[in-house]
Amino acid sequence: MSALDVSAFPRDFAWGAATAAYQIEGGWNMEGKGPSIWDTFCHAKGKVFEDQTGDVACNSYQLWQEDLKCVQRLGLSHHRLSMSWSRLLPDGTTSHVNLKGVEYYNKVIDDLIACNVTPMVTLYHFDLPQALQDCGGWKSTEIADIFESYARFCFQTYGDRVKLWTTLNEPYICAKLGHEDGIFAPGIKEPGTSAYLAGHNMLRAHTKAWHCYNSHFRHLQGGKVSLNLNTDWAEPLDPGCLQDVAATERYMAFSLGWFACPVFCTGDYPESMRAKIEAGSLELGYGPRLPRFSKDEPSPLGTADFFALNYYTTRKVKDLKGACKSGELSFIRDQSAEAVIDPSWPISGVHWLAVVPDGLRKLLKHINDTYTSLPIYITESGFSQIGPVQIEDDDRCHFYQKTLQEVGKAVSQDGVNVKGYFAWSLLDNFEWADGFSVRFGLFHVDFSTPELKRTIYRSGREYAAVISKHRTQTKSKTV
Ligand code: PNW
Repeated sequence: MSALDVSAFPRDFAWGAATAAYQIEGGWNMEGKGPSIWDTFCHAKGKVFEDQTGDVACNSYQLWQEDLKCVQRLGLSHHRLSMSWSRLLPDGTTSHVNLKGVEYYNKVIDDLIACNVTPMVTLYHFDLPQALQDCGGWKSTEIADIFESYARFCFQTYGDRVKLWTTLNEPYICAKLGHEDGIFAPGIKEPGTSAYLAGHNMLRAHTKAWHCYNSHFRHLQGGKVSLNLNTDWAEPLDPGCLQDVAATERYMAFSLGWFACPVFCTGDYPESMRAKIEAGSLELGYGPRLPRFSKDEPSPLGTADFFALNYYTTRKVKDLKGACKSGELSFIRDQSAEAVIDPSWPISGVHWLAVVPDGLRKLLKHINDTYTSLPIYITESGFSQIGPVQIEDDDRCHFYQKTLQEVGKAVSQDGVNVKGYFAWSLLDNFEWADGFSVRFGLFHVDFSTPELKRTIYRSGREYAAVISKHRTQTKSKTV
């Protein structure tokens, strides 16, 4: 990464790394924490690679000081973490607060600030309290108010120090992998219906939490609130084929548009998405499946103070034509687009992650042109290693070098207001259904011994060097 031109990045650019509670904390039932849907999902057999669980993970609940050393070693200006809802509120409601949990995040936040690191806190990163799942989870209407109470509790408790909040991480993944495909917790496989309902309640929950902050905390605390949206960048497989071009637009509408359109554009789902779903319902004799936003509730439109983007990869898209016309309801039938990986793209250590750094530049421009001129934080971007662990992870170094170069171009050549970049992830961790078989860290974690020793990868050293070079350059400019 040493060749990277850091002069493209603005002076106050946020250099960060990201983690998520369930993926690192462990202590799944320690000191009053209630179970989450990921505890349940992993404890049921046959869901996760080799039946691994996040029971211990990186044990960051007890080893936070080790993580803090990693943050300091990188010289980060920002650090993104998520709070475990059921560690704070064991049954998901404010009727019972777990003070040990409150203390844990107080320490994490205070330590970061003492080290001059700005925390960005995500309220929800896939780990719904099991007690709420038992009442219907994201499919229930009531969840939005319950989430608002949880958000209010966090703003009240931590908002004097936390100024950057995101409500929900990747509602798309949560809805689609958790409620359509059933490969993420809560493991619901109800194609073509539940993902839309869950996604809708997530948007309602986010909207209420943002309004809560806006009305009751913003004037006192002066922070900002958004939600983390993920999408692939997509291009038509055959740019000369009108059907492929339309399918690509649909692919983007059903991923980014699903959540970005209500919040940043119209207050409703993309028209092409609604039309396709309604047509599918008609063909197969179903009632309405994509809910409508009620006039009696605040609109999601305008409920974000910045754009938080998680980007990993790019796809070529072709029209599904008649291929999917018969058969049953499903998200993919509604979307009627097939996403493929260009064989010329290198693949990382996970099958879905083709390395396409310039896809990020194009996506940033697309967001800027289509959705918002608000500042954009890239809140996740990363690379998992191929094959056995190598501390000298040249492939990951190459990935970050190329990716940051593209971010630099988006800023300096395309005029996109990118405010920060958070590498996924600070350290190797529990990679959901892939367990510990997939490593995304800038620090290696030795999961084979109870010490869970953290060792910096070459990519970590090089990321630290980039941050330090940028800091030196901007300092010398101001004197
Ligand atoms: C994100 N997929 O999730 C999450 O925010 C992180 O918690 C996760 O560790 C990271 O990406 C790397 O996977 C995703 O299957 C999970 O396409 C799955 C997919 C994409 C993103």
